[in-house]
Amino acid sequence: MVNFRYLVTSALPYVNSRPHLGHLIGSLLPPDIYTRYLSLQGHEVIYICGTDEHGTATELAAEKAGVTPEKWCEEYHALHKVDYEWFDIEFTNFGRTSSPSNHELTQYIFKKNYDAGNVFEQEVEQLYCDKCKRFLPDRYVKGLCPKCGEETNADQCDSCGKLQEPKELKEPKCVVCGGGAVLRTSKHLFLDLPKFAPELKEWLGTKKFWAPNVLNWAVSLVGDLKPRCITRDLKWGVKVPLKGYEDKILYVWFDAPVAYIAITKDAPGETGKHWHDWWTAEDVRLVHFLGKDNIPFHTIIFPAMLMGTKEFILPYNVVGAEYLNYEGRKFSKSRGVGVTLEDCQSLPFTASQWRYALIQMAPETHDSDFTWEQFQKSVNELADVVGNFVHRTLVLNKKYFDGVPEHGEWTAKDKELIEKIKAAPASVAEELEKAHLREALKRAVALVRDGNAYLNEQEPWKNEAVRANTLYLSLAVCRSASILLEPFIPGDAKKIRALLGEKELRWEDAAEITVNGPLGESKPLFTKLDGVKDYEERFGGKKEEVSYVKYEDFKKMDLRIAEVKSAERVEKSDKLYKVVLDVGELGERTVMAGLAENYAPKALQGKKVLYLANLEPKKLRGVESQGMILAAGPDWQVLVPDKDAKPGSVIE
Ligand code: B3M
Ligand code: ZN
Repeated sequence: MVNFRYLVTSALPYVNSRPHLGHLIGSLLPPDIYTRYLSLQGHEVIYICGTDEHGTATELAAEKAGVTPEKWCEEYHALHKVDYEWFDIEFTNFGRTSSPSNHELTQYIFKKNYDAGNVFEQEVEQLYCDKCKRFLPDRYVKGLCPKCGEETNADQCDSCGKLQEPKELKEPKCVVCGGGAVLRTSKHLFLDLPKFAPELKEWLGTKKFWAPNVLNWAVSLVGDLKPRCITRDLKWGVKVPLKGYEDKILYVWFDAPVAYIAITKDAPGETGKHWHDWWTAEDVRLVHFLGKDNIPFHTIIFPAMLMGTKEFILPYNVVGAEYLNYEGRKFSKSRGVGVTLEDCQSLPFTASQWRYALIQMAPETHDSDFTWEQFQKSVNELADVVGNFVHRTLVLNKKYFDGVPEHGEWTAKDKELIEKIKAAPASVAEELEKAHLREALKRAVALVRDGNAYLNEQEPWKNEAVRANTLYLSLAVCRSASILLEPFIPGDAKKIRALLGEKELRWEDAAEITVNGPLGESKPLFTKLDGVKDYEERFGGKKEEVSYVKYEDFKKMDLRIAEVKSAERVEKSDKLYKVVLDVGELGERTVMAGLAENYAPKALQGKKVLYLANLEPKKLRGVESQGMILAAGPDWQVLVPDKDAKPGSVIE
């Protein structure tokens, strides 16, 4: 059997803000747990991550802060590093997409694909802002998604995940100036994804063991591949190594995944030295962890880029997390909703407590919620179940024995527990292999619960006859648990092990019924949490205030259907029309309406519109405006009745 080596990656977090709990549980904590487990199993493992620094979002953020992108990235890269270290996330290397080695490797992989005929040039119609005089890269555009109708940027829809083609966007606008964007032509390079379809299909056919959320999406994409534009009109990024492309850079999603390779190359010591072997050898399993919106890039685009080189290995597995919400809402920095990793560092909880609680709330198969209530439950469970059992066992043992007791013949009860200890490592491993961390943690803790139940039942404090066996086996459970829990709460698992006089242990040792000692002096490991109200308030964001309208007040409005008789420009105003309305039984009314930017006078004529008749009259530009025509923003289109309605009809 091959003892596979594992090359594990976390999606590279964007550098433009500090990460929050959603990022941690989405793409950082699971691979950390997974790699720790694999190491315990005796695999050679490397774990790669870094900051994703190129692209518009960074350019925009740096510009806003009044610093260069380089400076911005340097600062945030350092902050991210501190955040992850605090949570005991242990990378082999935490690098940067802006590193020289990534520029070099990205150009190399581009060239290989270009030379192999996998990249072609095409004139494209591109969104252009006349006011800003520039082509608009993805994030400089907002529009409506052609698939789901929600607002999206030109890259990928946040709501339905569709990869966008800028020209398909509905009502595109420039995010800088808010003006409407128009299509213009410019030369770009495309990765010929359809060319890879047969190879991708065949490869995905070997991935039946992938989680359905990942596999199904990938398979549905491969059935309908379009060439993907891989150049952008930006400055901050990897230069396109081709004549005629001096003003463009490679798309961020082209250089970001390549950085997995570059960061391996930049890793200290043996890893860096042997980076090429890691990325080409057949005994290496490449496993990507990421949030679900990154699935298309890791199952289609990056694999295609790699296939195109005929040099590098393809992902063995791709693990896509769903989203973590915060108390039923989206995390939002601007609205102060949620907890950032920076916040965590000033709260009175340890990395183990956060890790334990987050795994129990992990969005593995569907979106989940971080709640302080669940956090409290988790923290208390860790103290009551794990912490308490270890402490109690050691304290009791000390009371009756000097060091590790000598056990006698195992009784039937003892044997029951022994079977459970022996079975636990395989049972926890079964779930960890599949990156089902919630269930794996549950199984590991179940062993401690079993130990606890056994200890309670045996009552070694009363019954001297069972004392030595009971305490010996309880200590053995602690030892096993210190191994099975290590991936989840590494710091405290090691403390438990130290109390048992053990150092390095392997996964398989968890099945042994052994206690070596010498035993240490036990202190309670975990604190408990009484209430969470303060935290709920502090991190709940500003509650949106709703102000209700009384029905009597609503009834005061005289809303009517009105027909536009005429609309004429008002002098010195780009916005206003003087509109004459026919309001049936109410007669003719004149209204000053801000519709001139969106309608020609003729276009309004004859339209039946919604009209508020009893709005207090007001003089505008010398004309008394009688009431108001209702319109929907942001571009102020008038509202019209679904079927024909007579002027003067009452609206309720
Ligand atoms: N920077 C993270 C995200 O979409 C993105 C991942 C890149 S992985 C190569 O949240
Ligand atoms: Zn603009």
